[in-house]
Amino acid sequence: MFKRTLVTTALPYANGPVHIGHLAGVYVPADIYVRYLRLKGREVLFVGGSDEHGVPVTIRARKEGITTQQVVDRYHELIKSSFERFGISFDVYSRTTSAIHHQFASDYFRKLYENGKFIEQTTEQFYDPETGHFLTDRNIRGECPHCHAAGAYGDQCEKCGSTLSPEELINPYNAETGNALVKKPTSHWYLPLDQYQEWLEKWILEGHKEWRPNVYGQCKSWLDGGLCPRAVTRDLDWGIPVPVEGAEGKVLYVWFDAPIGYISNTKELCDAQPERWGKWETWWKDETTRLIHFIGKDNIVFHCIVFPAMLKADGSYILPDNVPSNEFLNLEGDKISTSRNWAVWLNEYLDDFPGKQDVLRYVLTANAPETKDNDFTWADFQARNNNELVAIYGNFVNRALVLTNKYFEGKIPESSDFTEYDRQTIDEFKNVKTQLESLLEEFRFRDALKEAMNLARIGNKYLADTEPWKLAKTDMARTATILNLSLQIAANLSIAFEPFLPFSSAKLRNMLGLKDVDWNALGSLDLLPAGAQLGEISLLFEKIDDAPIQNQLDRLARIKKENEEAAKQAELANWKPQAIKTPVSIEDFDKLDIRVATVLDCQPVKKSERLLQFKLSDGTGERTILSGIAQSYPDPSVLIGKQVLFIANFPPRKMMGIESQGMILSAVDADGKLVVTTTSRTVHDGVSVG
Ligand code: B3M
Ligand code: ZN
Repeated sequence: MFKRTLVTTALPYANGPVHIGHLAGVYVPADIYVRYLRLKGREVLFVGGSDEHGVPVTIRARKEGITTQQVVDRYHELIKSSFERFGISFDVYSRTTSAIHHQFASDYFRKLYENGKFIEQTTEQFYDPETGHFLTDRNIRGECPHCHAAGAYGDQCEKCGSTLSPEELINPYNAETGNALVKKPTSHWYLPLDQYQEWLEKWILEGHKEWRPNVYGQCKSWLDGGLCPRAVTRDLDWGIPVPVEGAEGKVLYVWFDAPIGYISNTKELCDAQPERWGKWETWWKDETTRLIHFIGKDNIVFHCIVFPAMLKADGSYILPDNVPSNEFLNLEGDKISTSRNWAVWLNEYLDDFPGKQDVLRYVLTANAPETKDNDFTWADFQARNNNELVAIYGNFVNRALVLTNKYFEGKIPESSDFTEYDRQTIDEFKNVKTQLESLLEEFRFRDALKEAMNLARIGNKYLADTEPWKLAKTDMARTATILNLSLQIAANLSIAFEPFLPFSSAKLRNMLGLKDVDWNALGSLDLLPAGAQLGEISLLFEKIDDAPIQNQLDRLARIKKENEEAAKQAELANWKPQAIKTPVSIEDFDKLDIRVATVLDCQPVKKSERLLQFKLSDGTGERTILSGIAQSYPDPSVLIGKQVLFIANFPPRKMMGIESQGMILSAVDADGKLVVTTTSRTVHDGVSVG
């Protein structure tokens, strides 16, 4: 029933380079799928582009001290060229600041507006009277209502992890200027999602039970919770102006315009090359087009609920048929984060590992977070390259080629009678095509890659078992058969791996003297005619040794340290002294007998995490005092010989079986550590203070 496939990938924010999390979650699987469809001879269009509106890009501009336009120009170019170098084979990669997109998104909004698809609502929003700006979530900070940390964000407290709304913050202020905020009424347009609830339930919950469980489950829980109207405009000065009179200072919400970018980018391509791509409407308005969105799990609600409601509101568009979405990829056990620089950036990878695009494509697919969050580690990257790509696939191909060069002058040898073992091996290839296809059609890329790798394993085992290098001494006809079959298997590998590892597949085809990839020939062991000449041969994959891996680990260790330092600095900067307690009279204070003593010994108290046991010389003799400051002094011996202040007239008290005779005075420093108050070593022990 479908005649063509339109594949879209989430538009990355142009506020930084793309990283391995984006690649594993969205771009690598989408590219595999598209390459596969093209190999099958299906009509397919692969759309990407940069998301250049929204608060993230404006925050980046402020951080880097450049204009927002400069930010999006810089990162759009960087992202686009990195994708190209990495072999993500977009048919179009454009941007949401393009004139075509601005016009298209504007028209889209106006049509819905004119057809009464929005409701207008006035609400009170936070406003900075000094700058004259309304502020949203991330730009608002204040005290956390839960843990009382200073500087919590309007959407989250980074200290205690609570999800917040700006309304909950105590004393909210403008994150940038520090100005106190007031509430001010502002009116916005809302898409009444509640009106689409029933229709969405039917379409998704009944109509798309085949969607991945994580996608279906998230949709269900949104729907079960009941949808409410969502604002599609914002008070910002970066974005597409709301094309309605009286809407000055308002722009389209980034999540309204960005998905429209899929359509406007298609239009840009079709308008430029109509003879190749036809009309954009065919891709977006014809029921015979199958629309697939590849996205990360944080984008599910926008692609499964909000955007379909927008499409439905217009009424002339098709809807996504599937929305394959991945979970998250972590890096060395930690969440990937652009702001904390905790990532492997694609552009840096391409510079650090030239010619090794396929290694990263392989590792990210073999370890893809398809059903649960996964972890990328450099040790795994190295191991998968060395033990799988090099030791299995590469080793097999290399042996077959080198032996053919050695015994048959680089010409494909003629095969004669097959043995039983040959037949068994050939049998293994019979169903390869159907197996790979059914996995790829179900978006199970990880399993599909495993299947392809399994073929390489079979080839590798076949050569190891038949040992043609030994037979060559006695039986050239048998050697010829073995090498012919091995080269036919290698030719199959170049097809099977083509969607996953396009660079190595092309290289392998060159070495085998194969011109085109014929997907339909997959499984045939008659791909290379006897007598044909091999091309020039070289290693398909190369070992990666420890040094470049260690470099990456060192870099991450450096970043971790910088982040810890920065977190400390931020805490110091946010530190505020506690409020002064209620006044006490001088008479009350005078009752305390505060004296100076020298620390003779100081040891941790066994089985206590908190207590240190001090032996003091107090001028009259020795005295033992326990103090709960062990956490602040991991090495208590540093206190020996120091003078401390203590209260001498507290009644003795037993803790952990030891009698404590007084209290040592300590204070909280800016790190939250308790420090004992020391004097210089010139005061006599037992002198009273105060
Ligand atoms: N730029 C959000 C993200 O990068 C957003 C995706 C837009 S897809 C239309 O997670
Ligand atoms: Zn908190």
